[in-house]
Amino acid sequence: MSIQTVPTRPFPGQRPGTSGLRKKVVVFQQPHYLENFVQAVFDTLPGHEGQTLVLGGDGRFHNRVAVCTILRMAAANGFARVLVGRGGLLSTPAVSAVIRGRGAFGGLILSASHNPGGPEGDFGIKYNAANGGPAPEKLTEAIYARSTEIAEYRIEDAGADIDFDTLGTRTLGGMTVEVIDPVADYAELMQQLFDFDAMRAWFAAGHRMRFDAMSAVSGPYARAILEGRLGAPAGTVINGEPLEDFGGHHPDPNPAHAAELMAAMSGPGAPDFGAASDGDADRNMILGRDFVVTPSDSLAVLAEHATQVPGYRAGLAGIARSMPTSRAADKVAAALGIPCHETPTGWKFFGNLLDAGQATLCGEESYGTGSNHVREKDGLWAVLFWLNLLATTGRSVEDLVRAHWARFGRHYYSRHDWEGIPSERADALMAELRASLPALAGRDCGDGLRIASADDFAYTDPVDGSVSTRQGVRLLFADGSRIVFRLSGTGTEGATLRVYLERFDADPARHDQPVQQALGALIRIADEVAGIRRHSGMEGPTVVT
Ligand code: VG1
Ligand code: CO
Repeated sequence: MSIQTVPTRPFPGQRPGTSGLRKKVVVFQQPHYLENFVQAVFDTLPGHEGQTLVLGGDGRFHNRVAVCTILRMAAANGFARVLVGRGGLLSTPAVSAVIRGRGAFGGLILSASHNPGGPEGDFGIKYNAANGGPAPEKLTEAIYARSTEIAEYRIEDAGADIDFDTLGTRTLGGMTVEVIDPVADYAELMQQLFDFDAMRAWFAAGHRMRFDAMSAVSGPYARAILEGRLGAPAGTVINGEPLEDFGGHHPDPNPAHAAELMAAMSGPGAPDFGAASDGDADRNMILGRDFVVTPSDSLAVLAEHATQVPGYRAGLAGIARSMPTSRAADKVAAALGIPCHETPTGWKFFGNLLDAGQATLCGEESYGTGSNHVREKDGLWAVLFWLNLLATTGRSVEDLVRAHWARFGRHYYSRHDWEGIPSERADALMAELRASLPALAGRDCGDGLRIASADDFAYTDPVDGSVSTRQGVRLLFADGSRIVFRLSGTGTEGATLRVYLERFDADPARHDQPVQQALGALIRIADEVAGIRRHSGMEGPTVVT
């Protein structure tokens, strides 16, 4: 075996978005495309020689090819050891847990998360640092800069027959490849955080749950923990086999894309608890019988009851939420006397707060919840947290949420996604909206809604002082309602406009309105102010969650 140095030329557009580099599979299949990006990552990481790298992905189409390539490149770039999940599989939170638990230098995660997979679908890659968390913006920008000037990459001339399907240790050039059980480290960590005895008793008492793994990577984790360690009946986990194309579905756990689970959770015979997670198992959706929990409410309820759970018995240092996430968690933080931080969208912004001990729980409206146990959002963790609460309080999902609303008020919340807008049109919409900001404050929009202030969200990281600008246009209304507009940074086709709508109602007598109705005036105002239909040429949003 020998190390080859391969000449190459830069590809345009290798700038990581909200969460890593995501492109169509056919883009990643171009010769040198993945290699260029991986070499740009390694070139940007001084001191990686002799260190340990963690590697795994969500099992989507192209995962195995990419694992082979990266193993050969890691060997040629001087890593001493790669820990790779068996079959090339590791969920995003599991990578984070393995990096932290085994003191690795960093990790590469192969996933386009909630984006569809298969030959026609998307692929993605992301670098996580030694704290287990996504590379901060400074690092992703450096990787991008390196990708624009790359002239060669190094790869071990090893052929494609590297065995990563059987546990154990082998060598590749001068490097050790250790194939690890993708579930073991993660399951141990969960057992340390949660009251497994109480959860076992909950199942033993006949309570029922359904977990939809959406044919993605959470299947093996959910089966091992729910059906294995917790004794839930076989069949509790559905779609538990990871498929390269996720069965042709969007592995995106929300009421629109998890239709099978939604149907199963409705009616008198439905299970007590329903949950789902996404492609790489870092998102979660929480359902009761005939009852949907919004992710923003979920974060708030977990925070409210955190001390019921062994891992959080000592209380929370703080909460952090992304800016578009509803302010339900802020109310809980205020009641607990702890800070609630507001960050830009994307988990990479929580890393510093978690490392500095300023936040214990974090959440995003996009079905992401997590804590300081890893540095990623964690789908199954959130599900186990809810299960722990159901088991120790003896209450139902709906009961916990309604009690929360009664105490803190209800934050009606919805996100409207306008997908597939031609990029120039979406850019024009945002430019016009930004230009109109100075004139918006004070505007009376009817229905009792007056814009108190309007701005483009900017964030100064309290730990390292780094500044991130243009993170979403906000309309803040005098009654506390909000509309937020931003363009997605994870899509691979055209642009997706996300419109986030929030309205607070303190009165329990009004906590039973249909959500879209409660937000009706805000939906009207969003279109009036931003000209969404005019710019997009579309009649309505493509996905409403
Ligand atoms: C979306 C979500 C964001 C999340 C990101 C990655 O980003 O809005 O909250 O952190 O996906 O999640 P965007 O830029 O498309 O709005 V995952 O589970 O796809 O890695
Ligand atoms: Co994900």
